[in-house]
Amino acid sequence: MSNTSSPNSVSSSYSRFAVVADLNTSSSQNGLLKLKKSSQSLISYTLKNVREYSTNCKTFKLNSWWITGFSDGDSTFMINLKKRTNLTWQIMPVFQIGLNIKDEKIIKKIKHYFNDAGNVSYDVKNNKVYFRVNKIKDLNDNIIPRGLPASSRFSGGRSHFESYPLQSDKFIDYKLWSQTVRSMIAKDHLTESGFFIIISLRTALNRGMSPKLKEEFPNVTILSRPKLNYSSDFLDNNWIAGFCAAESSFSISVNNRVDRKLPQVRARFTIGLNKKDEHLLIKIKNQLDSGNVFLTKADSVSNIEIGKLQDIKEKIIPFFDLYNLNNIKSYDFSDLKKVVNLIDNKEHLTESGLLQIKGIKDNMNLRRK
Ligand SMILES: [Ca+2]
Repeated sequence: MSNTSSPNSVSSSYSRFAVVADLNTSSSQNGLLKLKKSSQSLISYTLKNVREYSTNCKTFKLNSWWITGFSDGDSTFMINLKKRTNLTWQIMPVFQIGLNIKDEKIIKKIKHYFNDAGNVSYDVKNNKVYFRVNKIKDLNDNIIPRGLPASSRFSGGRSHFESYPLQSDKFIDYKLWSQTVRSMIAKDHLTESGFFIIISLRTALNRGMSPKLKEEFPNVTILSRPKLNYSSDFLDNNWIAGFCAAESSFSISVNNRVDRKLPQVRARFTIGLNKKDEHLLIKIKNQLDSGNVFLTKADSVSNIEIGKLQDIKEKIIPFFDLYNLNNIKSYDFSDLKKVVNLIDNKEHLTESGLLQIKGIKDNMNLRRK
């Protein structure tokens, strides 16, 4: 297969919400990808920020914004390329969430949310559990659309990730990826031009092409990764909970001090992200009304830290009491609450209290049994 008909024009920018890729067959036949403005306004998304209440307590479903927040942190939209024995290429889009095996329960709840599509698999050696959806029909029926009648599923229904859009730079991956899934549903990838449009989209996805893939497709048009034009909207509180379930850390430190007899006990809430997603930390800081945002690791990592006891007590604890983390991180949150409670009762100033705090601290996060 030669690759003479790669796309010759692709927009370099996806507007935060208001742009959809035009994927009709004619656009891929002439090798052009057009981006057209959708009339959807930001307001219609804000109206969707309504919390979902389960009408049936027996069938617990995760909140939709929580799902997106968690996905912003811990999911991956992949397009795997595999060379068949007859030297043609197989394109395999995958939606994946990989977690520590201790977080298995939430993986099953997420699978349930997506209409039980996909598979749960284990990598026991590396202590990982994966939720993976890789059948093209499952991706189109369950990851892309949700809550639509079956009859409308193949008629361009709105997707979960379009009704509840990703807020991080992963939004760009979703756009490139969903464009691939949709063109495969339309069977565009079976034409040479359609195939090379997908390869071109793949060049901008995640970390781009591996050196080996670059070698396989030397003439493909390299798409420069579109820029995310992020909105100034408020983050939904359930999004924050989902994102923090994936990305944040609740920790306790007990530090000896030279000038005092007793060590200092501190409770901390932190998130560290690639600098390109700093805007999310600034929003979180503003919405939680506490903390500082600062750069580390040669300015490549942006962090938020909330460590003032009063902020932890008055902002962090009430927030996560209301907006559930839902996963294993809720144990770390509950341990942090226990320690804050002990500090409140001045027990950190006693030896038995300190022992208790150290016991809690030593069983948190990665050390949890
Ligand atoms: Ca994570």
